[in-house]
Amino acid sequence: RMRRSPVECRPDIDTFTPGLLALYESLRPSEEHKSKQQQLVDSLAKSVSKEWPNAQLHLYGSSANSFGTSHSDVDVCLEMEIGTASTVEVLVRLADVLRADNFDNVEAITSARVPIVKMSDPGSGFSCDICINNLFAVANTKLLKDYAQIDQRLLQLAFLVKHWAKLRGVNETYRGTLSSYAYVLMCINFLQLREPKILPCLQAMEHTYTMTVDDTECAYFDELHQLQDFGAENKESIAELLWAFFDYWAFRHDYRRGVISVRTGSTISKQEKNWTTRVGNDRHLLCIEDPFETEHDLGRAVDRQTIRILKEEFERAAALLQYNNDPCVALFEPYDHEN
Ligand code: 3AT
Ligand code: MG
Repeated sequence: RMRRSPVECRPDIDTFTPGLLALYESLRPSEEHKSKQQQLVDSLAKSVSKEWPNAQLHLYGSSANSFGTSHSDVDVCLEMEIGTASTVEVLVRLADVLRADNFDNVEAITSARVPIVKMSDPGSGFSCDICINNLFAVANTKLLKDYAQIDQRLLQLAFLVKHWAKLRGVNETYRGTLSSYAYVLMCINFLQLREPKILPCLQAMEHTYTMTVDDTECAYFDELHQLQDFGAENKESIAELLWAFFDYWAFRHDYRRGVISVRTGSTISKQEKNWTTRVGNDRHLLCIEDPFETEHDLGRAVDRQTIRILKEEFERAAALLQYNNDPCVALFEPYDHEN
């Protein structure tokens, strides 16, 4: 499996850019979709305020970070004083309130790392995840949204990668692959590492924005108007970048020693994070540092079997873009690794 890919992409790769951009446009949510989402948020706010008048409602995840497609769910975080009650008690109460207000399929999922209530909106049919006081998610949502405004190639690349990951069955953390959030961080880090750079490292710049969550400072530079031309010197097209992204993850990333880190805009070492893999140990095979919860490895669900699947999928995608005459069909062909 030491197959190597050529260092440069094919000379005619740009012929695929129009097709990829058309696909990207088709994935963007419509105005109608956005207004339905807003209706869901409004009716949720109304339900919540009856029981908790001081609760603040924040949208997070792809409905707020600009990486949402027309298939994305709605993620909501409630910020509220809960006194001596536990988060789980509040969520169970919230589930009762939502059921009484006729939301569908209401379910409290209290055993997850971040406990949530899941429900769907009978009006729009959208599904919605609600968590309580998880302000890290609110902070990382703003960070992703701000990165997306610096160079449009980030949104284009991330939409295509997320779409590919969903169809190829490698966007399922419960099966040992990666979350959408992890893929977006991989795209950001990849664009921070291009020469010339397409994205800066906002956390390494002067801190113009700070939000403190559980004693952790989430701080970075957010005066985006100063960064409008940041990536202009780099002329790479979306086809070239998509190929280079897959090529990077198939052949160039140092899985044995490296941790990708948007926080530093570089690849840092597993050793310095103490994320080393011992023999027979399945952890930390593909490491992605969370930008704010830096103890948190977003690749932690990946095991020996799924890392093999991921690498095969990265190699397949890179090879299709390199050698196929019409790569887009096969690239996004649905596949289920379980069967
Ligand atoms: P979809 O379009 O719904 O696939 P998404 O960006 O909404 O993409 P998720 O629904 O997986 O992604 O996650 C929602 C948000 O929750 C994204 C991020 O702000 C936060 N989040 C998800 N996973 C983690 C994590 N492991 N650590 C910290 N924050 C996370
Ligand atoms: Mg989501």
